[in-house]
Amino acid sequence: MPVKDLTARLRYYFIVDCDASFSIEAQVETAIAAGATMVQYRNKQFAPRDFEALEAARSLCRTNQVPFIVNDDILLARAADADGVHLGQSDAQHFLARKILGQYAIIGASVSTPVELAETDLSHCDYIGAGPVFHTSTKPDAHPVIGLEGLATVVRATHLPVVAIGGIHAGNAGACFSSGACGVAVISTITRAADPCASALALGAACGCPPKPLEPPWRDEFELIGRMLACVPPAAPSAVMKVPPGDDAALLQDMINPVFTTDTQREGVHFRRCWQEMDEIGERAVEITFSDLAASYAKPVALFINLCIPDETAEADVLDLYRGIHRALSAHGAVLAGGNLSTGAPLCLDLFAAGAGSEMFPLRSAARPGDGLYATGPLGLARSGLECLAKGDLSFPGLIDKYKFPRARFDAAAVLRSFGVACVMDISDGLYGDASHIAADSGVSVLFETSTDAIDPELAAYCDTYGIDPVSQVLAGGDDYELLFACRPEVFEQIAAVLPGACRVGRILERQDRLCIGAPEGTASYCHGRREKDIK
Ligand code: 3NM
Repeated sequence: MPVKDLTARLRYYFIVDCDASFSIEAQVETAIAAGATMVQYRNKQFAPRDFEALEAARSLCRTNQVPFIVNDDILLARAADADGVHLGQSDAQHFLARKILGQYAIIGASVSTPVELAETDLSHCDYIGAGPVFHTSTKPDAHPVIGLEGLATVVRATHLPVVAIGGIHAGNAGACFSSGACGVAVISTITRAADPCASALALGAACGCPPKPLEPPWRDEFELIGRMLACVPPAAPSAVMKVPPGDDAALLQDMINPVFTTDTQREGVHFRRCWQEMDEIGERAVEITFSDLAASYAKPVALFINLCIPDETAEADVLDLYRGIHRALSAHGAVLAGGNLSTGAPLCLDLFAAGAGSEMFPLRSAARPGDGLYATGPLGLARSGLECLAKGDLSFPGLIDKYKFPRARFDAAAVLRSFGVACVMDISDGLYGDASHIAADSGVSVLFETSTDAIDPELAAYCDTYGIDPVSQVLAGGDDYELLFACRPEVFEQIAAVLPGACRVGRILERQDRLCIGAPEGTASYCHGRREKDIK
């Protein structure tokens, strides 16, 4: 499933008309401003000179966060960096489309009758276009009209969302929804109307999609920086900053035991915009970066961000990103101390954080045989939440929230520090991989002992639904940002009394043949460079 709310995105589906009297760009502007939730580029006589207009339409869609679909041509969809492709019966190579466009592409299929539906392999499709529901003169080779009854028959025969198409306008769209369609796809009611804006708005009202002002893309670097900084109120010269941001470099106050860390958050690798709001992406990026400071017993002081923004990003979205960044900074009492901005794709944040270290700096190399291995909270949740988003299954909100809203565990770090725990790291890639770092650096082996009663109930329900082994999810799943630590079992007993979420995940042995023992065969945490997944 490509976007978390595909059914809602299909509600008002506009298809461009290359024979209309006004430009494709103007058509797309009209439709989006009137509330269109998806746009399809359809050009039966596509020639290379049309590519510019196609790209302009795609840019408009991207700036306004409206999925952009190309009709018929998988390679054109790929070349245009479209969000998906719509394939008719004659070009029904959905498998190939999935292979070429990737697991998150939106793939649609045209179907007219239940017989066609039964004969079409829909295993790679995300939605169906069913029609013509009413008479249309826009597609001369369309099937005979299937009517509302035919539409309802197709809806009943498939579990996929169905978009009604053919002869639809504001007056009959409601009947399509009553027949079970989740959306309506239109061409001429906008492109051939005497007043396209009025007609597009009327259809938006019939679909329950309110008009929305078009977002401009960001333009001027320095103006944008000024507005970004207004979203992150500057720290007054303070205990942290001698000189607030604005000069070439930041002048920080003296720090005892300064601790530095860096992290990258890249669209398509670490997050997807269709799954999260921009402010949530910003907040998450800061929490993840600060998680390294928590694992180092350091207090966050200052953050620097190098931001790479695609041309098509709306300025409003960049400002939202910074509102989220500010939220996380305020929560931890840290300041934005500087940054840089460049144009490029995909959206990427490189973050650098400075923290004030404590008298103790925990190490991965400090685990000793006889120690237990523990986590400060339940594991495997965030990875499962990410899988839910990828599947479009929103029925496990606790798991999804764990992925979307990680929290750097400074609270838990303070407890561990008060007990003198010397071996700590944060779990970002997954327990299995992160524990193997502790084993390697400490010259020991880790025996995993993940008890099934330590498994979060929502994770257990998710694994039950999808036939997944919860233990392997706990071992392999990353992104939880809990702290992993080793200490004597009697110390853990006292820690557990103050940190009720903390749980045992294994124990430390003298070095054996293997670094990690007791994990199901094939367990592997996330590893950049390995190609089987394209998102962390
Ligand atoms: N496909 P209008 S009907 C592109 O039945 C298309 O598969 C159809 O245009 C199908 O909104 C159609 O102007 C034309 O009727 C839709």
